Order: sequence, then structure tokens, then C-alpha cells
Amino acid sequence: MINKETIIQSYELAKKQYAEIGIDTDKAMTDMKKFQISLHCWQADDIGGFERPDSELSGGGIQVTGNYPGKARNINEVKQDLEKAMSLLPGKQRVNLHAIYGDFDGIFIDRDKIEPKHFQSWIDWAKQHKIGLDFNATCFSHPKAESGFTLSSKDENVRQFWVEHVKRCRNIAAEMGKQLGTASVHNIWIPDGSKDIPVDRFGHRKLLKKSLDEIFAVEYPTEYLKDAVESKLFGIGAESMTVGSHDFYLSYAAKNNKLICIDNGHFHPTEQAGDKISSVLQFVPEILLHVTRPVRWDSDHVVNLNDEIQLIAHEIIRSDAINRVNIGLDFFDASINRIGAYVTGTRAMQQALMIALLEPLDQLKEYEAKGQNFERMALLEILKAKPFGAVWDYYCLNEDVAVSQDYITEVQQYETNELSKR
Ligand code: RNT
Ligand code: ZN
Repeated sequence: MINKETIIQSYELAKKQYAEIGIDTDKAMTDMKKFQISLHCWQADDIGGFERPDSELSGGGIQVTGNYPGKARNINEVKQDLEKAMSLLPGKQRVNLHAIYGDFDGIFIDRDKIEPKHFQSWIDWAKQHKIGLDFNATCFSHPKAESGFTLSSKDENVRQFWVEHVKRCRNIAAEMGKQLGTASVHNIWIPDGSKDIPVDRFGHRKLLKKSLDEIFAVEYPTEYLKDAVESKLFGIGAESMTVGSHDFYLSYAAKNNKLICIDNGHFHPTEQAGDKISSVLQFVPEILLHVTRPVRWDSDHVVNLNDEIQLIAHEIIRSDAINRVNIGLDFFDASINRIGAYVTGTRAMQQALMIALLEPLDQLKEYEAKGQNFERMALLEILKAKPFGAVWDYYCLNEDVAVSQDYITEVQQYETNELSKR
């Protein structure tokens, strides 16, 4: 077990060191409360969902690899796993559901028939835990998605089926927001694209625009619902063209006042998702982030505290956009303990935010404005060696969650007591 006295003493020293460069560590800890990261339910069961007892992912560019034991087999186990993960995380979280996670009571309800009542038990659970819910239409893992086209399908029946599904999903999300008193972010991601070089890119994109216009024709109060659209570069089986590209969705969001969802796995590898934040925020009201770790491609590894995540966090703080950025996670690794994945990934994002809050921004901006670029670079380098870990550990201690390596022990215990029995 971590020694509490050591954590407290380390913090006191760290606090003094940060104060010397004008940083108030107590304030940084208070500011951390402004973030509520949305935990994606799909890490718990490898995006299986509970639509059909035998449900399996059927393509759509989403690949989950690994078969580590302990995968959640039903809604109660997903809830239990999320509760465990949240008990190991400082601060408050939200939970992000996909439409295939409805409480269908063993009856098959097709996607164009789902209703708020199928999510009432999730809403009640969220009320009980005083957390918000976010939502996603599930336009993949379905026979009507197998052609590779959903909202941009040229088969009018197929297109209408998916339009109806997404309309219903927005209605469900609005109901979540209404009952929980915190707007639900509904995100649209579709797998539409083509494996080989297409000729009618224009036709499919025109259809996607038409579908979105139909879907958004129904308006909901923004206190209940915030709409986001998620772009992508390519997927497995859709290497040559993705209908919902960044250009497409960014234009759509800017023109229609929607949120753009930036998934940092959905761009060319040398593009920086963090660099996009200050651009798109000039034109859209808010953004949704899908924070992930793309290893060479959109592999959705567990988020680690790396340069990419730190730039994202810095840009949120430096753009003074805490209230305009909704942070969701989007990774799924079935090859390791899934609760450990949640906690490690979420903590990495939280740590990145805390590092960003511990930056003497006024001083750095002043150096920059005056052309003192050596000074700017030096201070940024100096900050890397400051005792951020002491502040983080103290924050966890204050929040009454496992500090440092103690969370490994807790995840191991949960594996022994719960996961290994599944
Ligand atoms: C897929 C998108 C999408 C999904 C989730 C499950 O590439 O990132 O956000 O991962 O909807
Ligand atoms: Zn995503």
C-alpha cells in the first residue's frame, strides 16, 4: 500500500516548486472537477452489445482483437464493470452508450423500432449514480450495413431504415438528457465507404447530406440533446473512400451548428488532432472528442499519456475551451484486463488535463508575443521535469481513490473476485 504521509509530503514540496513559477496547484486540482470524461460502455464487452444473444460484430471497419477472459456478458456486468472503473477514477464521469446496449429483455427489437423505454433501466442507473449519459446510433454490425453503406446507401429501403434508426436514437438521447438534467451528446458515426476506387463519390455524399437533413429536421432543446457527427479517413474494407470524411462533416457541422467529433485515430498519422481544436472551435459551437491511441492505424489501443494526448489537453486549456469540449473515450482492447484498460486510459486523459492546468500560460503567451522564443521553449522544457506526479497522486488521495500502483492491486482483486468467475 502507498504510504499516505509520503504522498502528502511530496505534494507539499511540489506545491512550492510550482508556486515558484506562478502555478497554484490547489487551483489546478479544483479545476480538474470541471471535466467529466465520458466512459464508452463498449470497452467492457468488445462492442458486442445485447441486441441478440448471439450478436457478433459484422465488419464496418471496427476490429476488436484479443480474448482476455472476463468480458461482460450482460447489461448488469457492464454496469458492474463501469462502477468498478469509476470507483478507481478521481472526479466524476459520464457513461457513453451505443444503441445495441438497450435493455431489450431477451426480445429482438430491430434498430428501426427502438424506444426510450429500452434505455429506461440505464437512465435509472445513471440517476442512482448521479451521472450523465451520452448516446450513439449503431449503424454497423447489422445485416442492413453489410453492403458497406447505411445513411448514404443508394438502396432507398436501406437508407430509410438507418434514417429511422438515427432519428430514434436522437429521441432516446434527448430523453436521457431530459431525465438526467444534463444534455446527452448523441454522436453519428457510419462505416460507409468503399474498398476500391469508386466513381460516384458525389452521389453517396449527396445522399449522406440528405439523410442528415432528414434526421436533424426534428429539433430538441439543447439542454437535452447535443448532436455530433464523426468523420473518418478510412476503415478496413473501406480503404479507398469514406463517405463521411473530415471535409464532409466539418462543413456539415459548421453550416448546421452541430458538434464535430474529432477521433484522434481518424486522421493521417502525421496530422495532429490537437491542432484542429482551435480551428474548428472558430466555427462550431462545441466539439466532441473521441480520445484513443492509434498505433499505425485506427487501432483503438488504450489511451496512454503520450505527446498526442498532451497536445489535445493543452489545446483545450490554451483555447480556454473547457466548456466547449466534450471528452469521450473510444478505445477497445480485448487482450488485457478490460477494467484495467478503462482506468489506465481514463487516468491518462485526466493526467494530460492536469499537466495542461499546471502550465504558466500567461508567462508563455507573453514570451511568445514578444518573440522570446528561446524563453518559451526553455520554460516548456523545464515544465516537463516538474513534479506533476506528486500533484496527481495527492489529487487521487483527496478524491479517495486508489493512489499510484494501488490501483493495479484493486484491478487484480476484481479480476480474482469477479472477472475470473465469468
Ligand atoms: C469507428 C468510430 C466510432 C466507434 C464507436 C464504437 O471508427 O471511431 O466512434 O469506435 O462508435
Ligand atoms: Zn470514434
